[in-house]
Amino acid sequence: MLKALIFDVDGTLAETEELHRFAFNRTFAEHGLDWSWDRDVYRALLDVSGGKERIRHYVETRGASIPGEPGHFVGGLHARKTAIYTELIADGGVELRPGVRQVIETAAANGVRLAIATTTSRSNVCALLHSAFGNDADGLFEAICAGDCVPAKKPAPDVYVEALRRLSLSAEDCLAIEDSRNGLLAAHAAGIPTIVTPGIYTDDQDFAEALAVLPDLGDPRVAALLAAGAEDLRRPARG
Ligand code: XBP
Ligand code: MG
Repeated sequence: MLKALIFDVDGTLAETEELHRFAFNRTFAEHGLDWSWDRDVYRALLDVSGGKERIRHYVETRGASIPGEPGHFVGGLHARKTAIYTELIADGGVELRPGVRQVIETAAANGVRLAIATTTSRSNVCALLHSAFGNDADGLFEAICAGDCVPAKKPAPDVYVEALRRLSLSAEDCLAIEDSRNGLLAAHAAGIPTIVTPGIYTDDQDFAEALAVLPDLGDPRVAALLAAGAEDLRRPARG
């Protein structure tokens, strides 16, 4: 019997990566850096989980010179980027993807518990949940496991293992909802059956390990299956 849904955030709850990309570029411009990530560059950089790690990877591969101690400089850039991003989200910068609100509300109404397992920073998650759910956000997700709270980011399983620990549930009693291969690998490594709803930056990725790959959570099968306890979702995807 399905006991909990564990949601990824970026690309799954909402198409947030364009806002992340805007916040990165605004930060670089504010610091007088001639770095500008277009969509093609950003698609490739998204293979690197974590905003700080992504900036560091870009610097290393580009051989860019940065002032001062690299860790401190990158940390400062990322803090500013996060401030810009959370402001954009608070200003209503993004909508939930199709079906997300209904699936969350159906799950909650049917006693299916809810958690978050994400690479992004905790402050970004809270900004998005408050923008989407208002004051109801606080009680909705029992556990919010963010990238800045675990040793290793996706595709490592850490955030999903932490979510299972916080829920005191075993992997087979849960379902993960993801948008990317990094996220699928993380959930799969934690033993959690995973539904993938590919997003604008991940629609060309390999999801062989997924239980099901759906265009989005607005697919009529999902809401009906969750209400009936989602047992059918465990059966291997047909066709
Ligand atoms: C996607 C990520 C994050 C975001 C940027 O996270 O890899 O790094 O791109 O957020 P998710 P930060 O697991 O929710 O798909 O700059 O806070 O890392
Ligand atoms: Mg994601």
